[in-house]
Amino acid sequence: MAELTRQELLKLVETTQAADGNERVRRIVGRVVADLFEAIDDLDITPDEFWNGVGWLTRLGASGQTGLITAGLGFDRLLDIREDEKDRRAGLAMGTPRAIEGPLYIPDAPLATAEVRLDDGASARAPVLVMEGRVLDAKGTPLKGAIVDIWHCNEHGRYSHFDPSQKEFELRRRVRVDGNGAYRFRSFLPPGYAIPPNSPTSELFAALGRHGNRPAHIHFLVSAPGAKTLTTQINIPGDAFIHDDFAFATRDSLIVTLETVTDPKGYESLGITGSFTRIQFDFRLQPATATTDQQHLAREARAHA
Ligand code: MBD
Ligand code: FE
Repeated sequence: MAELTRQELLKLVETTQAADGNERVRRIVGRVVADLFEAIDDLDITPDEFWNGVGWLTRLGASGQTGLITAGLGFDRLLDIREDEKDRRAGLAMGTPRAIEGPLYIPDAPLATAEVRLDDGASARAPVLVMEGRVLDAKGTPLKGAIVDIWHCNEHGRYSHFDPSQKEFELRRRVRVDGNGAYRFRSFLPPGYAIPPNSPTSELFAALGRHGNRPAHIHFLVSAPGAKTLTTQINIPGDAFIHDDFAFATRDSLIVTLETVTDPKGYESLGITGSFTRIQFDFRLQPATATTDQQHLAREARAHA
């Protein structure tokens, strides 16, 4: 029998089947394998290089960092660029821009109405921050029943659930807007984030000569009846990495303005007694058009820090 050529091998990989399988999965896997075969030839990847890569993938999966690597290699932002393009083509490019979810969201955080403290009322965490605004539709009308789901890191750049030193849902809350579509919350200005050292992700980034820092940011998942669910972030100005995010997620219109408020009047219910930093920010949501627009598919929770 003649020697198997790489083209014949690829054909076998793509076509060998005993059952129908899933047509879409077959198509995607066939294409990705073909592209990797080509990369191995073009770059003359050696067996040692190949098996080193496979070993790294094994450790990556075991570490729970797959969602960090996708962000750091630009895939998360690519998916947002593609959604933005779809919106523009559909004439729906309006409202607050989306920004990547990242791998650290946990659903079902405690829910309050009108206002909430993310810092649990625990010992003064500083700098004290109040963020407030409304959830609006594209015409600027308040969206009744909107829920703002908020999460950010602690003073060490770590997120609860993935960091065993923090309480369940620490720095994670949901707030339902009041009758005027308004929300507000108290927390503190978080620092940036850095990928865990001595991990598969940091190992690859060292080899690439890249850093693993994200500028200071706060995440939001905003939903309302009749509106398209929005996943976004705000960036806190003044961070050295603001235009050098390892996850490429910064968008200029999501860089907020910080105000210093010296009079706590009107903010007593949030436990504020002195001066604080305020961010005013309205979320503007697109109308829901597709049936999937109002759902949010929770990712598998992962175990990394
Ligand atoms: C984060 O905090 C984050 O937001 C992303 C996208 C990736 C890693 C850590
Ligand atoms: Fe984050």
